[in-house]
Amino acid sequence: MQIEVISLFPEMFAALTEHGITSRARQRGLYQLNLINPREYTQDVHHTVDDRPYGGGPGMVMMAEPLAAAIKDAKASLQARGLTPTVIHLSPRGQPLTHEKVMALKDCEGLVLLASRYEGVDQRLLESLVDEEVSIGDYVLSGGELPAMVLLDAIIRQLPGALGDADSAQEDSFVNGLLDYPHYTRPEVFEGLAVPPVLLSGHHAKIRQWRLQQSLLLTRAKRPDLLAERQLTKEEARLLKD
Ligand code: 6GU
Repeated sequence: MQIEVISLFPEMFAALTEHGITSRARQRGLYQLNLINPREYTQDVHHTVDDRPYGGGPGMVMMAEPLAAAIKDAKASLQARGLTPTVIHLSPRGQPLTHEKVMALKDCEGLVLLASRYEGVDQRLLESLVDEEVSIGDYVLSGGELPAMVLLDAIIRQLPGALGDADSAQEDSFVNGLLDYPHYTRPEVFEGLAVPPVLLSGHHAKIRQWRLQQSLLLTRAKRPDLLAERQLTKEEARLLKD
């Protein structure tokens, strides 16, 4: 996957490229990340990327022209390599990010992510060059960089070969529509709390059942909305009654 990110603060993306799973995946060549600063696409001496809103009011608006030039360049470099680009603007107005959305986007050949700042982006840029808008939740952040990194982290860990243990993404919360079960490691007793005995039993079928039951109970207690969206198997229905 080739990813082009358009941002006034490209240094922020070191969080992704310098640490952990997302850094290792890049070293392994699972994705390539190219950062584009729209300031480099300005014509004036001050490298202006924002201007006052028509109609008045507070705040500034990101100008269409530098962003358009940056997006066109990003798309062209993907197309030159035979990759189909998908242009996404990170915005609280966008479709909420879900596991399903992540799984759909992980198959994109080329992603162009627009991380904007200020009060927003000239509407005509969105209408002419952006394919979709994605939000990471119902709250407002100061810019699209953190949402872009959230989206990229979620996608990158789904790329084949990104995770050390191939199973560790399979078992994560939301993969089967349930929250993850509780995890334990040494010591066997901590602050007077013992590890559940079944996990020490070596009985793998029982351990699997216990974990599924814990996932079900946790989901019912904390996120009943997730259970409502999902049909229970016979085994799951029984584990919830036990
Ligand atoms: Cl994608 N952008 C900004 N600025 N704020 C957000 C968001 C995105 N998603 C939730 N809040």
